[in-house]
Amino acid sequence: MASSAKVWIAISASAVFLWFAFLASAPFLRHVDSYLEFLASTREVSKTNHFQAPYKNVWADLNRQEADELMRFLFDSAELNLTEASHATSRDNKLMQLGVLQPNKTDILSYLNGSAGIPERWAHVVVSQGVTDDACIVNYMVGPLPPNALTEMKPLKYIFNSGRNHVANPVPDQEDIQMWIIGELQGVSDITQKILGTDAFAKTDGLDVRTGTISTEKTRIRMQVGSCRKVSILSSVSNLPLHANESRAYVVPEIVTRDPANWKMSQWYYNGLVYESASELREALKRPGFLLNPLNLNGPWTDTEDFREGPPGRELPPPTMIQPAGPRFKIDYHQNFVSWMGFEFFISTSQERGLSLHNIKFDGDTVIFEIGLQEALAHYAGDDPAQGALAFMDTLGNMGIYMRNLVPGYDCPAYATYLSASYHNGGAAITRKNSICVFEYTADHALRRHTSDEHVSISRNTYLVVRSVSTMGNYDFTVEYNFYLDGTIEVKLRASGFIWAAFHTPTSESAKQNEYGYRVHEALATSMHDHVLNFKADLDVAGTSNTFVRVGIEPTTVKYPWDEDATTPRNTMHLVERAVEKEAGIDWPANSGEMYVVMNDNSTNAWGEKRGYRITPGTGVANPSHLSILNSTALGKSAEWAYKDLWLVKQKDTEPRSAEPLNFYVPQDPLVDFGKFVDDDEVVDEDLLASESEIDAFRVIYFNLGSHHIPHSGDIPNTLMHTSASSVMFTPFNFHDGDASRCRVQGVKLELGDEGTQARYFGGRHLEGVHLKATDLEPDLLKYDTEAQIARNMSWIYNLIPRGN
Ligand SMILES: *[C@@H]1O[C@H](CO)[C@@H](O)[C@H](O)[C@H]1NC(C)=O
Ligand SMILES: *[C@@H]1O[C@H](CO)[C@@H](O)[C@H](O)[C@H]1NC(C)=O
Ligand SMILES: *[C@@H]1O[C@H](CO)[C@@H](O)[C@H](O)[C@H]1NC(C)=O
Ligand SMILES: *[C@@H]1O[C@H](CO)[C@@H](O)[C@H](O)[C@H]1NC(C)=O
Ligand SMILES: *[C@@H]1O[C@H](CO)[C@@H](O)[C@H](O)[C@H]1NC(C)=O
Ligand SMILES: *[C@@H]1O[C@H](CO)[C@@H](O)[C@H](O)[C@H]1NC(C)=O
Ligand SMILES: *[C@@H]1O[C@H](CO)[C@@H](O)[C@H](O)[C@H]1NC(C)=O
Ligand SMILES: [Cu+2]
Repeated sequence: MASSAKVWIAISASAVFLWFAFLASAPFLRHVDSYLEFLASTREVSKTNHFQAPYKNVWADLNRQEADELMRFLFDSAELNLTEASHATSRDNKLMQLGVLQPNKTDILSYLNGSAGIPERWAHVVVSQGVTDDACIVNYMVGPLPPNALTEMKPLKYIFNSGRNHVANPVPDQEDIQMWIIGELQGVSDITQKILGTDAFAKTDGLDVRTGTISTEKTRIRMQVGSCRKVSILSSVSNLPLHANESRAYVVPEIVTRDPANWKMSQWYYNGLVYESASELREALKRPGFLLNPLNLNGPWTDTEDFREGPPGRELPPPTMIQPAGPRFKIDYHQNFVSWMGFEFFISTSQERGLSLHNIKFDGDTVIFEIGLQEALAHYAGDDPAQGALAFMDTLGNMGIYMRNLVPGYDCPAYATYLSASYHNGGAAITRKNSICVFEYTADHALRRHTSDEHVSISRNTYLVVRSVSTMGNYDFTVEYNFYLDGTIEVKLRASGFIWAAFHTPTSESAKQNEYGYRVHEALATSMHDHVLNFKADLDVAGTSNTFVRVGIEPTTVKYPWDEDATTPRNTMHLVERAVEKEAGIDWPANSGEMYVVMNDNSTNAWGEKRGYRITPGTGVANPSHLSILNSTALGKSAEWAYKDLWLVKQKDTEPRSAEPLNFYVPQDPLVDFGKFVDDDEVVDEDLLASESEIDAFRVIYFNLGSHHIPHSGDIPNTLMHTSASSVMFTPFNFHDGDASRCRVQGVKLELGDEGTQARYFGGRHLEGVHLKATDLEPDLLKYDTEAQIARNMSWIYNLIPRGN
């Protein structure tokens, strides 16, 4: 192979080869396990309304027809020489994924302002190329979408600032490698018997091979193989990261070429010590006093539920929200366009990154052109080879495809509207039904209130939520966009699930000092890690000519004329405005001592103030954090966006995304190096503003959500969402002439007079009682379908078209 990498593999108790799935260059959909599907039959009725978006959703992923035509085109290509995934080996070329290639912003703006037609539809195609010895993963752009006489296929390079369209595939022969490792371990069964209590690779109770992290090295693949005892198939997936019924050893195989004759096991690691060979470890095991680690025994402590009786009250259902008058928002289900209380926006989904919103307007003014997740990083630390080198980048695992269907009444209110998403991966179409929910919710606190001698006035805080949950192995990430009546838009992240734990090694000095975490069970310790999730927010506040202004809230000393008598000047504070003129990375200020405002240079409110939107850390665990590690060894240059809270860069059609899933394979030489985005280009350039290159002045903000997660005993069995939450808000700042919520909020003014109380309501109110079915409060979850979610077998297509070669 052309270049190779170090892959840490653990032999684990997992029944599903989860990490191989993550690294899969082949369609892993064959392994997609069954999960719940909600049959939203009642909601289909409401979807027949005829609300129409003003434009086409130009961001939408490929629909089925487009994907089918594209597949015909691709399988016709002699150059691609594709083999159908279900028949393919690692020595074939396979289709990995199909998705839309987002049109350039320039073309979209021209379409939106009516000066051009709808942008051409192009596809982004990812192919795993295994035919040649240099196995690699290659990106192509194909368009205009077939059928079209002009359709062409080109290397997709312009969105990658590396100038390349491919990466070397470090694990093309992963199934072979896995079988080889199992064979090797069977050859040292005396060792695995002693340290892990088993030597079998049985389905339910034996050893398992688990890949940990991967990082490039010059000439070889190294894998760390942790071997663990297996638990039962059903519990193994959820218990896997807690290592219940596990103990672990690691081996490092060297995979120098694709020829198994050149593969060998190099190092062993057990209980803090490195052994150069199996025989060295075997000798050590014979020595008296060799310290064996205890097993973490499975038990009720890993169960996520406690079905027993709880404190008084648990047997009663909790209060719940209902929606007697129906939704107050409208959705164009064909275009995924939502309109609510002056807000309007489009929704798109991507198999890698999940949900994005586009062209968000408030009262007709543009606010955000695009907002969406770019990458989700979890970076661990620890003194063993697993935790010590562990970093996950979850878009490689397809955060869109793993947006599972939501559970009504639990993930979202029972009355929420659910949307579905379809993807095309590995030659198969897959639909995630009801994987996005949209609903209104009224907060438990007022948006505004005021009391005087004569009256009480109060407004309800009702907001709109667009929510999805991506299950990435051990963790479920809830990503949502909240819209408030004053024009505020909030992006909120919550994480929950099983922590990726470490083994507690009693002899380890770092364990004694709680250097990387805390002991939480017999042989289990938590492993500190940073979650850093990068989002793009392309703000167009009331148009595209915007400036990012830092408004300092600073102490000062001033002598005022009215202070005549004072002998010393007055110590006070004031505002200091500074426009950011260069591309830059910025952290949230200490003591919230600055406001970050995106101001329109050319639009003022009635009071002559520039109209803007403020960017502020929202609710949750204080400021969202960035990566604590400096120059991460594991990440190389693959995630430079993780080092600051927010970034201000120019908008460029050639830099549509901060991250790229395949960066994971080539951290030292990533396809997209975000570090190169921030190259000190001047963000505000008067000459450019006046010229046709005005587009260069648009600015894009990238910001991070997440937290420093130091799990403790309360994270066992699962991390809770209230402590994992973080958010960023975009909130109007002199954007209107007054509070924009006033005209759309629902509330009451109570006038208190001698003749009694007069109530004057603004907005609608509940006037009639409601008859509720029990399922309005507690949806009938037996209507969920537990069938596997491979929506459609697209292999019929191979029978219709002649093979290209
Ligand atoms: C096409 O791929 C097959 C394996 O799937 C391989 O045997 C054949 O040599 C390839 N053809 C070309 C022209 O590369
Ligand atoms: C976007 O613009 C770049 C040039 O900046 C061009 O190479 C590319 O083809 C365009 N992409 C699409 C989808 O039209
Ligand atoms: C429409 O938008 C494009 C791209 O920003 C711009 O070049 C063009 O001048 C605009 N046309 C009008 C009529 O506003
Ligand atoms: C875990 O190990 C214990 C002791 O070996 C065994 O009794 C139990 O059945 C195991 N649990 C599972 C889920 O395999
Ligand atoms: C500023 O606004 C004026 C009036 O609306 C408009 O003619 C002009 O093109 C705008 N300039 C920029 C740079 O947007
Ligand atoms: C990280 O890299 C920068 C730039 O190369 C360097 O100045 C700094 O010293 C490095 N820090 C660490 C901790 O390696
Ligand atoms: C898809 O359908 C083909 C025949 O139409 C069948 O041979 C193949 O096994 C199916 N694949 C799956 C994953 O069901
Ligand atoms: Cu965490």
